[in-house]
Amino acid sequence: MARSSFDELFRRYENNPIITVKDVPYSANTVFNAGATRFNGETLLLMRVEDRRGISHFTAARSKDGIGGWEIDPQPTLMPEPEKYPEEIWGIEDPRITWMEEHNEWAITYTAYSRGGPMVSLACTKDFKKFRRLGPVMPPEDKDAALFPDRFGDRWAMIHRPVSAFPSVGAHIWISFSPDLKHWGDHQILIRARKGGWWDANKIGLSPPPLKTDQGWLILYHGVRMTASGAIYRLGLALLDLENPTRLIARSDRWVFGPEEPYEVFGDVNKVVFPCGWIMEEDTIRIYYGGADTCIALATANLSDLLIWLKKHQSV
Ligand code: M1P
Repeated sequence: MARSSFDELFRRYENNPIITVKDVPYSANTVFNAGATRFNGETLLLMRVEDRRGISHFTAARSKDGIGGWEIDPQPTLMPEPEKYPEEIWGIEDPRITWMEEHNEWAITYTAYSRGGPMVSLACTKDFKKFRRLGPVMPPEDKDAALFPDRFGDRWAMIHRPVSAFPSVGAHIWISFSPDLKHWGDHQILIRARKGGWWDANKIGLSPPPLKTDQGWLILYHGVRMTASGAIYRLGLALLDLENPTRLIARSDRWVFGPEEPYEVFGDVNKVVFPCGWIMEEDTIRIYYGGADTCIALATANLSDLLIWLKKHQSV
């Protein structure tokens, strides 16, 4: 595959990484995997910060242009609260942010990590200072979750990635529905991990929340290829029906973005690109991704290019 096919789709910011642990105003190990949204006319990243015990929390960073001049909260913005929420005793990870117009607030899905394993938890905020936890919404092992911003009929929908106790089953992307964001059901597989030699064989997961376009819900997902020297995290595209998000319209046959630059290839976990947030302004999408579980980087793409490319390279 010609490298240029995805180099043209996603353009890395020339001064990547945009945020490293040196920018965090207190002692920490790494900063990566940030959710993203627009807040008060600025770009807000809710960053996963891993402390020097290995436990993660969230800290907000704000920028006027979404590229530089990041102002980072002087203290953690949202800490695990294991006294009230024991499922958070080993930390909170990988936030995905969805603006819920109907509720006039943001919903944040994240991984709560404890002895029971990683599970999906939900919190809401109006200001990224105070957070109202709804608690765990999916039992372990489950992660890589995000809400759709709209109801489908009278139900909310969430994409997530449960893992079966039987390794041969693989880890697929699922969708579930809820009348109240708290109680979830009608669980079904949405996108299957491929098998064999594929780049997205055996284990996949949603990356940022689904993005509404006039052609459908655009999905960016990660595929994990196991190799003799470890895992490689790469990204692919899919498209879901606007009215019925259980209907997969298209899925890319090849990956669109993968670890190539040193800050993506070398870090606490090598060869990982892991976006948890993207922001669309007109036709331009800014994708915020973790590089090698160590830093935050930025790439841009044109929505129209992604949709045209997906039509040409789909296989459902
Ligand atoms: O280390 C790579 C990633 O591994 C996990 O992702 P997943 O379970 O989807 O494979 C997460 O811990 C993620 O934070 C991490 O970046």
